[in-house]
Amino acid sequence: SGPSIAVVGVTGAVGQEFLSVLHDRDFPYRSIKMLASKRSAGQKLSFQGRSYVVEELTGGSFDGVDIALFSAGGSISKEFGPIAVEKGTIVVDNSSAFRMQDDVPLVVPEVNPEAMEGIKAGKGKGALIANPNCSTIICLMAATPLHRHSKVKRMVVSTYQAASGAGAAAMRELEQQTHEVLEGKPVTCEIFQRQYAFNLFSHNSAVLPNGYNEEEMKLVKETRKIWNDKDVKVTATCIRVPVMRAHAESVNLEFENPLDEDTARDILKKAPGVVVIDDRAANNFPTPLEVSNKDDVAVGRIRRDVSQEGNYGLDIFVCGDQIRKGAALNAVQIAELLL
Ligand code: 11C
Repeated sequence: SGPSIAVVGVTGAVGQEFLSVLHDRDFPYRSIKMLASKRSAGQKLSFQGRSYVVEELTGGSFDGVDIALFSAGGSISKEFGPIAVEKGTIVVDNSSAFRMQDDVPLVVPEVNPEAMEGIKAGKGKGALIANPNCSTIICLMAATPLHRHSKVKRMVVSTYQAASGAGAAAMRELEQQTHEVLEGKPVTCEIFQRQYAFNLFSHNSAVLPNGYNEEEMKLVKETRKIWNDKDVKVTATCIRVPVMRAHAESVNLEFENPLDEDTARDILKKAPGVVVIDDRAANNFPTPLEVSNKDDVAVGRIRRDVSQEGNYGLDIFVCGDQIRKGAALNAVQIAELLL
């Protein structure tokens, strides 16, 4: 029993993670379709003791499908998302294609599950739900409980983003380049057009006329939509670092109402999906490696911002698995809200 589901982009890094999250959370389903591009169609994969053949994604793929998890890039979402919705499928889309559309909820289940009320009320009807960008999800998992307590006026985010955000090929490139550097060979640059191993660089998304790159503006715009607060001031600098699959973010928060660091620590300890690692004596704080393959987002370096008077500013450091909470887990949690 349960819905019939489809995974679109099943052979990609997030697609594979969809399967492991569905398995780990014992997600109920009566059938599951494995969908991908023509290139990957015909591949065999096994899931929960059964073998499946990856099917080519076509307009007909969504007949009888209740929930589809999409992670195959924005253009596939734009082409096939509306076709699926037309067939009565609820699409949980991991791309940026529909995130800023007014009629599409942009959801982090721990943060704004209420944004899905309209979709739940329209039982049986197709709809789109957008999964936010990974950097936004990871940041807001930590910032929202503090925002609820003291209302964030301004947030300054600096990211240290892993290879996985650019897909499985970027992860392979980081590994290959690391070997090449250590072996004294010239590095092969296919995904990023520059050396990635033993280096870091400004996020690879397009730079916009205002000088911000797309990733940075996603943090700005998505935060406003998820918090339903068009006035919150957000600025960001996004950097790609040679880490495999978990993003780290330094977040400076300015509040409307006071919030001292001990209260903040208590709030974060109680926040669902958040774990606090904040041991000053041992200099032990969150690391990307520690949160890799984990569900929870880790927060530490919780401290009063000394540049502000009183308790109106805090600095925190957040790490979260990009493929899991930043993508597949968040999408499956959205699907769980539909059950
Ligand atoms: C990264 N956040 O880490 C990006 C990748 O809008 O879903 C995902 C882009 C998006 O590079």
